[in-house]
Amino acid sequence: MKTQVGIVGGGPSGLLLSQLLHRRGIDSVVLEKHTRAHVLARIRAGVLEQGFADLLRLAGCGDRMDHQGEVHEGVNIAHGEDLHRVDLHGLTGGRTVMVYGQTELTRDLYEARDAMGGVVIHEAEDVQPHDLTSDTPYLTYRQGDEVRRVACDFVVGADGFHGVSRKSIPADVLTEYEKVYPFGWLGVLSRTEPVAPELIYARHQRGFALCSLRSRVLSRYYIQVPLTDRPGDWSDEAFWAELKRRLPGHVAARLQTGPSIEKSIAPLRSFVAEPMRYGRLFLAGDAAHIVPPTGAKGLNSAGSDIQYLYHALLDHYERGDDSGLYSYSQKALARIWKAQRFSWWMTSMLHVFPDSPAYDRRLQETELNYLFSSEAGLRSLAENYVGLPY
Ligand code: RFL
Ligand code: PHB
Repeated sequence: MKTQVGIVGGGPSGLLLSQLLHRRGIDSVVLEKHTRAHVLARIRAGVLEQGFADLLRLAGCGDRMDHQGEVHEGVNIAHGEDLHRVDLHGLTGGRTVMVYGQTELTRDLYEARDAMGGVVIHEAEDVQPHDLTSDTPYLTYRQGDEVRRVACDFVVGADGFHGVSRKSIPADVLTEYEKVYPFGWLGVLSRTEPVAPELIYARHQRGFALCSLRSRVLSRYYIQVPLTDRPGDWSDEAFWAELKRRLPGHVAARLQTGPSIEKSIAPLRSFVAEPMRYGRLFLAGDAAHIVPPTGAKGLNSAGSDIQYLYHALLDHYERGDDSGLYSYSQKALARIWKAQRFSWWMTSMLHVFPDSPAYDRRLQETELNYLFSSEAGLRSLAENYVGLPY
């Protein structure tokens, strides 16, 4: 098989890039390790920056999001019994976020790929990039007993944190920066009315909690748990009881509970790999960087990579201009590190760190007290939460 752009990974990053390129007449093949059903069963992000939403519209995939997604003008931060609203709209000159699930937008991207006859090969095993520093790179993969080959001009590694693309960059070229947090998030999806119309991030001495949502009838809640916990350790009753304890009383009193539809634990990690380009391989999204979910920046950071890469590839194919390809890594990383900083800051401010000295806990409280006494502090949070410019 021959194509222009060989994309490893059929998650949101890979699908979005392939869809954007196709609309400009640039051909790609997406190789995805899992089945479509498996990819769509993952419950992940829920909050999209305006820039990401615009990119979906540009890809011709914004209709369902614009009908069913919710535009949020604010988020709340709870601290003990206090609840503070951050007026995102007012503090950022009218910017907002879109609440629309990653599962939904991935489905929209798959449907758009189908409608255009895009090639997405599922259950592609043992995907391997080759000859990345030559002008003729290629990918191989296995389906059943057959090994197939995809020749391409460029390889895009959009295969997530555990993918093969990053691993195919020699160790002496790649620098990895990592920070692992000593806790995870236990997430529950339930067919219940959300406790509040806007998200609530809660700091509590028992641990962090987050009230999020997917629609008026579908709620998504998270609580901070030790890394040693397993989802099976938490009955629905135990989860609801613990969530209630971590919310201000007047919020907890309104909480509607019900059976969980999904329950999973995600460890929290910060990670960046530099550079994001090696020869004709370009990394994008979780393949190159991970943030703890506290700032809602993971998928949105993948979106900024795709935006830069899309324009760089357009310039190459339409104008013979390779400057965007050369500057991709540097440009993408500049924005990535700012999302890393914000996610680390939100995580540090809102979680309980086991064994942290009393001094650090007092500083954490002071961080929140300062935030809610300073318009400059709140504006900084709001500007980052809605998304820094591309
Ligand atoms: P993905 O989604 O991991 O997709 C990569 C795809 O590559 C496939 N793959 C391979 N294919 C071929 N060969 C191989 N060897 C392969 N290895 C892997 C995988 O099967 C998969 O289909 O990466 P992508 O596309 O870069 O997208 C990134 C986002 O998924 C991620 O950043 C977000 O989900 C993070 N995230 C959030 N981001 C936000 O912007 N806002 C949020 O509100 C938000 N909430 C979250 C989150 C992530 C969470 N978890 C579970 C990690 C909440 C949670 C709980
Ligand atoms: C979610 O709805 O899953 C969600 C929302 C905001 C976050 C993280 C996750 O910061």
